Order: sequence, then C-alpha cells, then structure tokens
Amino acid sequence: MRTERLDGSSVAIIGLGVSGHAAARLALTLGGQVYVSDSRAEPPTGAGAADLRALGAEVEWGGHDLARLARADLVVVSPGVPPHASVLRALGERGVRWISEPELAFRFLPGPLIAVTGTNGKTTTTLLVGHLLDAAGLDVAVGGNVGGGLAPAASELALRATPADWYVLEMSSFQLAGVERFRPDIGVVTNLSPDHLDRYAGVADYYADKARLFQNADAHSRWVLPLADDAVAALVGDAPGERYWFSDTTAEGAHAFVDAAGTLTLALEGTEALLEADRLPLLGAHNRTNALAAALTAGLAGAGVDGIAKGLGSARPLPHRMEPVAERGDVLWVNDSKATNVAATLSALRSLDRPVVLLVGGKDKGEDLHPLRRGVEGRVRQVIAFGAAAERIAGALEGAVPIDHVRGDLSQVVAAARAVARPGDIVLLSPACSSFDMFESYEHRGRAFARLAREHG
Ligand code: UMA
Repeated sequence: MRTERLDGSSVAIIGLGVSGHAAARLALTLGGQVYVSDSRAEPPTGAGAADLRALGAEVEWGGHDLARLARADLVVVSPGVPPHASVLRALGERGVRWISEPELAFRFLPGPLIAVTGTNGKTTTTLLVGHLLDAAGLDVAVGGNVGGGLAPAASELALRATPADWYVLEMSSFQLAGVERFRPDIGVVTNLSPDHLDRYAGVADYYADKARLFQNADAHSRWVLPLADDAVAALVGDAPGERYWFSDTTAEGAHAFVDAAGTLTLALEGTEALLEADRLPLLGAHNRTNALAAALTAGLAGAGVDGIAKGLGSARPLPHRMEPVAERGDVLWVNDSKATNVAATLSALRSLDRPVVLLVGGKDKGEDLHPLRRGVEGRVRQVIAFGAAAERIAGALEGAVPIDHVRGDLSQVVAAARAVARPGDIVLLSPACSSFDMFESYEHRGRAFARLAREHG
C-alpha cells in the first residue's frame, strides 16, 4: 500500500485538459498548494477551472509563469505537452524535473496495479481486463490514457473512496515519458510498431519511452507479452520479473492461445478452455489477440476461469475501434477511426475476410505509408483517399489498388464509398492518420462517419 500526502507542498501542473484537471484535484485533496497553467488564451468550455479555484487552486490561462514553475516542489506535465514545447525546454535548462500525471496518481494508488501499453489495442485490452476482472467478481478501477469519456484519468482512480482490488491503467508513451517510481505489478505490452513520428525524432525515441514501463521492475513483476515478437523482446530486454506469453498462432510456449479446435485457451495452472474464438463478440482477428492478452492478465490477477469466460462472451465493441455502425444491402459499414497509424490500419485489414472498400486519410503524421501496399493487395476493392495525407497515400498505393482521391468532406467520401460498394463488402473507415486536418479528434471523425453511414450508407 502506497500512502503519502502532499501537505504544504507546492504542486505546479502544466496543461489543463482531462489529466491536468484530475492531477489538480488529487493534489488539492492531498493537501498540496496547487498552481495550474495552460498556454491557451481562451479556456475551453468545461475546463473546470472554477471547480479547482473553489478548492483553493490558482489557475492561469495564456502562458506559464516559469519562475513559479521552477520554485514548485513537484511539477506535473500533461501528456499533450510535447517535449520540445518551450515551457519544458526552459524548465530543462534550469534543471527542473517534472513527472507525468499517472506518475502522480501511482504514488497514491492504494492497491496493486496493472499497466497496459503498446502501439495498438491498448484501450481495448485495458477495458477488457477491467471487464474480465469485474465478471470474475473483483472490485476493479480502470482508467488512464483511455480517453473518449470511456474511463477517467489515472488521478481520478486515486480519489476513489474505497480501495479497489486492482487498478488498471492504460499508459501512452507520452505518459510513460514522465514516470519516476511507476511500477506495475503486472505490465502488459500489446504490440509495438512505429507511431507518433510527428512528436518523436525517430522510432528509437518512441520505443525508449515505452521501455520506461520496465524501469522499476523487480523479481515480483509479471509481464504479459506477445510471443515471438522481436521488437517487444528487445524492449523488455533483461528486465527482472516473470514473463507470460500470448499468441494466436501457436500454443507452443504460450500461456494464452487459440487451440487447434479454435478455442481461446488459458494455460496457467493446467490448460483450460475459455471460449470458442468465433463466439467472441468483437470483430477482427486483432481483437482475438487483445482478448488473449486480457484473459492472461486477468488470470494472473486472480480471476477464475469461469469469470474470464463469462466476461469474454459478454464483451462489447468499443466506439471507433472496428465498430460495426450500419448494415445496408449486405454492405457492413465499420468505424475504425481510432486507427491513426499504418500498423492499426494493416491490422484492421488483416483481420477481415470480406472484400473491403477502404477509407483512408487525414492529417499526415509523416509515417512511411508504403507498408499499406501489402495490406490492400488482394483484400481491398477500392481505396478512397481523403484529407491532407491523400496525395501521399495515393502515391504510396499507386498501381497496387484502384484509388479515388476525394477532395471534399466526409459526406463526399461516404458517397464515393456507397457508389462502389457491392453486396458482401465491408466499407471500412480505418484512416492510418490522425483526424486534426478535418476534425477535433478521432472520436469526432468516427461519430461523423457513423451518422453518415446510417443516414446515407
Ligand atoms: N498545453 C500547455 N502548454 C503547452 C502545450 C499544451 O498548457 O506548451 C495545454 C493545452 O492547451 C491543453 C493541455 O496542455 O489544454 C494538454 O492537454 P492534453 O493534450 O494532455 O489532453 P488531456 O485532456 O489531458 O488528455 C490526455 C491524453 N491526451 C494526449 O495524450 C494527447 C488523453 O489521451 C487521455 O485520455 C487523458 O490525458 C487522460 O489520461 C488521448 C490520446 O489521444 C485519448 N492519447 C494518445 C493516443 O492514445 O495515441 C497518446
């Protein structure tokens, strides 16, 4: 049990988004003197500054008071503040250290912790672990990077009135970048592939932040990892702790796998069948892998096989992640707006066994788009490229698949898809890019797509 207070300490929080607000509430509750600043001149609606002021915080908009930040006992940085932001550069020059919001939360979580990271599938896996533990009758608190209103920030979990049996946190690389003492009892890596190259100088820097999951590992740590994945193996290196493996291609050496008869299987103490894979209510093969990772994690956390099996059978698709949103004339419209990098789109394509009309594009994050070629060949009837990255997508896929470059808004993209889709097809929005050229967020893009698909699909 970790218990500390912040009585009398000054805590400075940079950025007043969801995580800044949660960190401020936690620090205030623990007796800290809180100063929050945000570079935005205009507070967005619902920023919550008034509640924080009512609790005794000072909140400033339109910039950061560096001298004040430098004097604070503890500086907490929101994940959306990039390392090259002038405020962090200036603090670095003064030798001031800072931590991320989940690091703050970790110091006050009164129970064991599961932390889930990886490039894709983190949110599904995190929420599924929570769902399986809950189905097994355990009291579980789930949060972290999740976003989209599906679960709270890490610091909110530390504010719970009663301690949970388990805390489950999704951790992004941006959050792991600012950990110090953070140490999960069970750490999960779903997979690894290049991402966020608009924020990192190269993939090595991105992986280095992910590797911070292991920085405080000890002999009691337990790690849930994809079997035979070289990138993940390199990330873990020789970190202390027990390793547990999941695989949907082989049972050899795996603790969670799909057996020869197609059954999701757990091999912790003896080998036990969980659920026939085709009864998992989540679309796509990559979700089967996420389910294996979640089942293994839940098993290690003490959930019984019956609870895990029941939880797998009652799992529901998450919004914007391979979410079926409409079916018309035997064409299924699937919203995978959360696929904001090439690997996520490739994994979506690999997981489907019907012809696909692929809607791809958005803000260009600078990633190499050529790997999309192998995903579309033989699977995709037509690519419809849109948004700021459309030109580069068309260049990368030229000759591999018919491409239509739609220069209009999403309703024109949907109309173009409707015109080419045939019975039996899936129209898949899996953009491989972020949404900020046309939308506020991937959720905003996904909601717009779902509405258009329902109304005009
Ligand atoms: N800001 C400053 N100074 C600067 C730069 C920014 O004050 O120099 C301010 C901005 O004006 C803004 C705040 O800092 O008000 C940044 O907020 P934020 O972007 O950190 O957003 P939060 O609302 O706190 O959301 C964050 C995560 N966002 C990011 O990592 C970008 C959410 O993940 C997460 O759900 C939430 O904390 C709670 O933990 C979202 C996400 O997209 C879902 N994550 C990425 C991903 O999954 O790929 C990493």
